[in-house]
This record gives sequence, structure tokens and C-alpha cells, in this order.
Amino acid sequence: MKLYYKPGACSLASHIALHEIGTEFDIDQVDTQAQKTETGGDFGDINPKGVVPVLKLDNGEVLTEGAAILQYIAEQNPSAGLAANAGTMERTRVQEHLTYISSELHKSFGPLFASSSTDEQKDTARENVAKKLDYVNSLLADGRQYLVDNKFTVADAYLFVVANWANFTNIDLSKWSHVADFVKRVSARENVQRAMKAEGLLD
Ligand SMILES: N[C@@H](CCC(=O)N[C@@H](CS)C(=O)NCC(=O)O)C(=O)O
Repeated sequence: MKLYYKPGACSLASHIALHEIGTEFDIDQVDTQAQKTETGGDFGDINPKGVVPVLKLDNGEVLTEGAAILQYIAEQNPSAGLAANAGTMERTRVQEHLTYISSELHKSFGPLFASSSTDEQKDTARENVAKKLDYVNSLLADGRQYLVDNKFTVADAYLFVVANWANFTNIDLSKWSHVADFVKRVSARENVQRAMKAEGLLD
């Protein structure tokens, strides 16, 4: 398998999950502006959507959309426990969180990364992010370590990556103490550190 990624982007969640299941895989960094990959590929040909993550399977099939890729990775090694079996309530909860993180939290950060955003648009985006973080903080306030069944799943990998963007967008995460603690907890995982090192985000 090969993961197409951009350092620190949402693709980091899939990168973490690949380390967590203990499989062999390649990575290829994408310059999404130029639509080129580090190994010289034309990214537009690989993913016409033009965004990471992309997972190229060994049979050549190409999978896009982080929430789908994360669940596919989890399915490759069920014993790693990254998502309960399909059809269970626990799995449905994982999907519920993945969908919220993808469509609400992730997207609310968008204007904060766009060079075309005005200061006013960025302030509005920070207000939107704050509302989503309020919700996530309320979930974690019951003392759970991880989102579903107190076990680390792909939903936690995705939440970690997106919540951590606060630290790069002038949002003081300490206002959401449970989310801040969650980010610290997940960042201490060995496989998270491995993925971050491989992306040049840690020494
Ligand atoms: N719907 C896609 C969205 C993926 C997405 O937003 N990817 C961002 C990085 S987090 C991207 O590649 N943006 C293009 C860019 O940064 O130039 C998914 O959930 O996988």
C-alpha cells in the first residue's frame, strides 16, 4: 500500500493508523499546489479530487476520503482494535465521530489555512472551530480517554490530527482542557510519534 500525504494534514490520521496496524507501506509526499508527488507522479491523475489522503492498494485500486481510508486500514488488521466490526454499535459510533470530525470540525478549520481568507473570515472561522471544540470537549468531559468504548480507534487518530491544528492557527486549545489533554495523550503514543517523525513534524 502507498499513502499519499501532506505533512501535518488530515492524511496524518491515516499515516498513524497504518503504523498502528503494523503493516508495511510506502509514503509519497504530495505538493497539492503543484499537484505533483515527491516521486515525480502527477497527483491529478492519481486523485482527480486533488486532495490528500489517498491510499493506493497493492492491486492498484485507489481509495480516497479520509473516513473511508481509515476504516479500510482498520479492517486490514482487526486485532489492532482500530474499529469494532461492521454492524456493531461500537462501529457505528466510530462512523458517527469520523463523520462529525470530517464534515464539521475539519471543515471549520478550512478558512484558517486558505491564503485568500481575510482577517475577518479567519475570526469567523475561529468562532466556528470554538463551537465544534465545545462539543468535543463536552464529550470528553465524562473522563473517557478515547472517543468510543475507551479504546483508541481511527476516530481518535483523526480527532488528534484536527484538534492539533488549533496549535498552528492561533487558537488557544487550553480553553478546552479535555481536548488539550486528549491531544497530549494521543501525541505520546509511539505510533503517533513515528508517523509525525516520518512527516518531518518531530525530530
Ligand atoms: N473530503 C476529503 C477532504 C480532504 C482534505 O481536505 N485534504 C486537504 C488536507 S487536510 C488537502 O489536501 N487540501 C489541499 C491543499 O492543502 O492544498 C477527505 O475527507 O479526505
